[in-house]
Amino acid sequence: MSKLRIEEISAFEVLDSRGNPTVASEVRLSDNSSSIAYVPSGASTGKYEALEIRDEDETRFLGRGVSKAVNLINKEIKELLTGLDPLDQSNIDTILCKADGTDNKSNLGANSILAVSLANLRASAESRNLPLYEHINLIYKDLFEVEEKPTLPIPMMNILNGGVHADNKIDFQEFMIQPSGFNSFKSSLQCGVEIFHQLKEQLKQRKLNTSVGDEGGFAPQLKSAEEALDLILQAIDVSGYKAGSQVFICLDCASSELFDEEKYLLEGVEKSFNSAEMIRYLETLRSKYPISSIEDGLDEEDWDGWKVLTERLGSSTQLVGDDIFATNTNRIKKGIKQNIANSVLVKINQIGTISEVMEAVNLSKENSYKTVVSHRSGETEDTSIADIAIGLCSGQIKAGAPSRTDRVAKYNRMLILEEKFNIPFSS
Ligand code: 2PG
Ligand code: MG
Repeated sequence: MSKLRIEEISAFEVLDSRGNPTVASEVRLSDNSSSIAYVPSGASTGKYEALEIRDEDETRFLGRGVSKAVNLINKEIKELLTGLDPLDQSNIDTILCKADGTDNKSNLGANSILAVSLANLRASAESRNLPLYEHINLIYKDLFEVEEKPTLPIPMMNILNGGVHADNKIDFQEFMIQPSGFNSFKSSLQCGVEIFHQLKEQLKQRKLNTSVGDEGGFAPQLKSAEEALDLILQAIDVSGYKAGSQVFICLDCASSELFDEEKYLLEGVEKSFNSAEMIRYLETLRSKYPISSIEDGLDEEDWDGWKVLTERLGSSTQLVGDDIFATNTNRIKKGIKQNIANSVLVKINQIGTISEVMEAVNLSKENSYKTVVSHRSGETEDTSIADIAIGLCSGQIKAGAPSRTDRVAKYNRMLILEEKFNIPFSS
């Protein structure tokens, strides 16, 4: 039998959940296996993320078209990779990175690169007749010589949206619930879903808006984090679950969006904090509410502040680095060295190739940092992050509220995989 090779690569300009253009790519192999991958896109993008290429042509899609990125795949990337062995994912990704030649993927674009890296991964799983998570797990174990069996992650469900993800005054971007006191993904998700519906009831009773934000969580006109947290606690209570043992609250402050080079501007509560005051504020919230995890509590440049935050809250609270690490091993290494944060948010388009995602996860785990695989606020029907979280045994996944198909698709994928393959749950 002749050796498996990449036969055809094509790309398409499609739409994400916000109606913005994004890149999809199809990779077809010589045995006719094929798959399409879709690239997500963020709103609260960090400075250190790999760059997505947009057309900047105001006559199309308000400048947000991705026809340049699509053309790069159809020409340069296709030429580079056609004929190569798709099963050697790390070689494919290395070639993509080398051809780009920049630190932030600004030549070929993280959107072009990720579309092909992911489509190749998916097509290879098809060819091996393996579920995607299993294929990912085998590559991971082989690459890093670790013995980790696939596990389902605990969901972190963003049920109340603020910041740049919603048109309200709430300063913090995400108020999530994490149902961690359960022994299956199914029952954990069910708990989150029931609380989500009860939260809607609580909002209705108070005549507050129940329309949803970008990640499917409600986006009521509240002012403060405290108001949001009280409502969520109420919803947990009415649902019959125990906050602080069965269910915890997780925040994504997305503080880089609040920082103006000097101060953290919390307009909803009409306050501006310096780094020390912001830390104190987070400590107060942590002491008043069953908060188990705080993401981006401080700005992506505020390394000194992060150090203090970690000293103060790190032993009791998961401190997740999103913008500060940007799924970039160099930045994660710097964080580990300086004892900053204790958990890494893993976003596939923040770095651009699957192999680099695996490196980021492995580095974090080797240094006892927790990992949270994450969606972007602009998502698509692509469910690969569910398989990535399972295959890399990330332990946690952030995939939004149980609302909007772009979010629910990931949860449904995990529900089906759990039942079909009896995958253990990371409780
Ligand atoms: C975040 C993400 C996902 P965005 O900040 O963690 O929730 O948002 O994709 O807009 O960066
Ligand atoms: Mg974040």
